[in-house]
Amino acid sequence: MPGHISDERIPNNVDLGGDKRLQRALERWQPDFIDWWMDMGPEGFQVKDIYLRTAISVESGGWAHFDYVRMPEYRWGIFLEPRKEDRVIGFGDEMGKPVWQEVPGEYRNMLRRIIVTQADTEPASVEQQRLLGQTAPSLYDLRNLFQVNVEEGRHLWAMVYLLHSYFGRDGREEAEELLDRRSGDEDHPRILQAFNWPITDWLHFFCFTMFTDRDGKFQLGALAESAFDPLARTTRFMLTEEAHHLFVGDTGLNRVVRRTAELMRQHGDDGVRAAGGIPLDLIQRYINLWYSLSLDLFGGEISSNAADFFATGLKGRWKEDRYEEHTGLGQSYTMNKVEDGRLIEEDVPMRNAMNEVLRDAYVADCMKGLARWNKSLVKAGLSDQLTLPDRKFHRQIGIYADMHFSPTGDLIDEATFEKHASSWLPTDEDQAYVASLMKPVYEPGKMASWIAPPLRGINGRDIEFEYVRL
Ligand code: BYC
Ligand code: FE
Ligand code: FE
Repeated sequence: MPGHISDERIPNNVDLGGDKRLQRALERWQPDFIDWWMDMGPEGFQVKDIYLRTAISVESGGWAHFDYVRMPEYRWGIFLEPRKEDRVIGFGDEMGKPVWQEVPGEYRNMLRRIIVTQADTEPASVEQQRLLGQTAPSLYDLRNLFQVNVEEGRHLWAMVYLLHSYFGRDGREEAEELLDRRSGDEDHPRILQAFNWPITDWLHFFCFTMFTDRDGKFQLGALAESAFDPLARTTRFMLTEEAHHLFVGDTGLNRVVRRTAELMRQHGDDGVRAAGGIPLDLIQRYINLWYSLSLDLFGGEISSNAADFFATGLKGRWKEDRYEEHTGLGQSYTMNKVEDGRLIEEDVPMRNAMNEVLRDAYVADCMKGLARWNKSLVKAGLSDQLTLPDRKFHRQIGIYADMHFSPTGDLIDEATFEKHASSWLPTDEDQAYVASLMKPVYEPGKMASWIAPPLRGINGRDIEFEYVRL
């Protein structure tokens, strides 16, 4: 039955039992994963029953089963979308040829690097979020946090399967190292910068799942186009899980905004803090931070790596089918660059601009979230609006790093940036204030003072449902 997931020690739909060597290698990695999960996974809730969804099939609709599970007993497994027999490469120099079921020798290093980079973010995010359970604003949110965490763990499994099956000994070594690096560790950090920031409060968490998980959506979407078919098939299924992570961030922020708007109406702008809410300007600074950190995850604006990934068929664009032309040759992308202290426009060969093309799709998607939150403000009768900063603001990677821009995209000097930094990015005082609000609310159906209840519960359950049995 296509899509059926076997009930072995490692649940899978890739006939793992038919490849004993691979199965044994993964079964050796499994206890190391569990050790890592016990050390670095959610602190304090490992023996609690959590109302979680578990993948039981990869068919669209009906793939998820909901029940109480203890996290260390979650059925982490390997689930790929079923293979399409006649799938061909959809872009780049080898367009139209059959997709690869094995890794071509000449692309092995590039592909391994992409997979390792993707893989590294998954456990990193679990490490970043490990203390949040202690301050959840409701049982509903606590459950959502753990759902995200176990699924990021599964995403690690998805990538480790590829490393073990297609990259031999190097792949097995990389899989070990994925459990050795630690988010924020000075000597042994995670690969990408945004994954080394601790997520110390729930406003950071909602911004992270809104903006940083959304990088995941677009990177996975680009890999879902890959000529390496097992990578395309595994990322396609990961995307179905990713939707919930984005939902948590988007609706989480919307609920914070709705609560703030309610308090602004009742107590005026200056009364929000006294009423235990989060002022809108503070929310804006958190948005500015996580949006800019997440923009960096797309890599440099002008990138020969990106050009190679596209030319070779390793990594496509978001929904490559949307484009009429799939080689990216003979086209250019107009980029804003800085020359002699001025912003100028310059045409860049399209293939070298592929990181920016993917970033464009991401920016448009983020704007939809902003529009939803702003609608909540309008509905509350307020004229205030949240915005996304310009993409040049506060960048550490790419052509705008080492320069300073205002949130509206003006090129400014360092002194001007420093003068305004405390109104543009979260200050220590902001974070201390948010931290002071982080008191756990564990009574079913109750919400912390700074967040509105969700519109509905999970899987048709009430908001009052006991999502976590404490
Ligand atoms: N931090 O040509 P460039 C997710 C390095 S999130 C540090 O500009 P390229 C998730 C780069 O390695 C999705 N270093 O970049 C979310 C290169 O180094 P070398 C994760 C960076 O290679 C939430 C140099 O700078 N998936 O799933 O085109 C929760 C110049 O490189 C950064 C992926 O990222 C950075 N931000 O693009 C859980 C997909 N950016 O060669 C999960 C796989 C660049 O000079 N990764 N560098 O030593 C890729 O496709 C690419 O590696 C990147 C970078 C798009 C990240
Ligand atoms: Fe993930
Ligand atoms: Fe995610």
